[in-house]
Amino acid sequence: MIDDIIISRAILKRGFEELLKATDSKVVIVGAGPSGLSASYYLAKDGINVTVFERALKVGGGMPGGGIGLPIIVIQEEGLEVIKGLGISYKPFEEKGYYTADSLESTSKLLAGAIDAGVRIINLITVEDVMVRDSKICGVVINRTPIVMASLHVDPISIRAKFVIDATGHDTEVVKSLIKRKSIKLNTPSGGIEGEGPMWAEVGEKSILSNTREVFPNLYVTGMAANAVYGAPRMGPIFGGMLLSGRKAAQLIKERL
Ligand code: 48H
Repeated sequence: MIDDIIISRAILKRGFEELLKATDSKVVIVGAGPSGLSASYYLAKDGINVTVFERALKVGGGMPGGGIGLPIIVIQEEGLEVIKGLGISYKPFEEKGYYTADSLESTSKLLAGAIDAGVRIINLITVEDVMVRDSKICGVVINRTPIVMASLHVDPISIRAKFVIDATGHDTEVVKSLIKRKSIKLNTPSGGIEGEGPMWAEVGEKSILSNTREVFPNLYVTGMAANAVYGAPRMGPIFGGMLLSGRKAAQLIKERL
């Protein structure tokens, strides 16, 4: 016999257990796109307690959609190391140095790799603010996405973290929530968000690793958010840079733990 109420209790108990564990994370990553998942995978592989909050129902950000909805991504030579490490299949393209991979397989294996490494991924949670103490980031403020979408007047809750990574893509949502506060200066030339440049894959991919850095004490940017904050171009459906940027953000944080 299957008892409906036991099913309800199992959902509530296990769901809240995970959220409770997340309240005291070593690293919180905002956004489960390719860069956030990559960062989470490389942190958790080294036993670090990492939580990823994703506002959408699905994970993967812009990766499953490939280019114009065709489920293909392009990877350059440098990105292959990450692809191989996750067991993602890839094919060389006609021109040397370009490879393609299935965007759905890439998303699934990156997600599975992160979960197997021990990452806690919680979807349908929107990070709407950050916590700051002594001019340093020390956590995030979360709410349930349906509450945010419905603009309901419902208060959020706080999550402690030693480090936070903004992996929210083009919108740089975490950095934006920080700079709307008084007297905040980012570690950028203007002290604010420089803004993403127009499509230029060569420069976008080249600059993404140097843009993956600590933008405010204890807050790192990765992926498209890194280029948007530091004023570098977008790059279309080439994804090596996203994966490598996530790996670099993880490395920078590991050096400090
Ligand atoms: C919780 C949030 C919040 C929030 C957003 O857009 P993404 O895929 O980001 P990246 O940087 O990992 O990858 C970028 C890539 O997908 C891309 O767009 C490229 C390469 N574009 C090039 C071009 O020229 O356009 O993922 C970001 C994730 C998404 O899943 C969002 O739902 C999530 O972050 N997110 N999650 N709280 N406030 N804001």
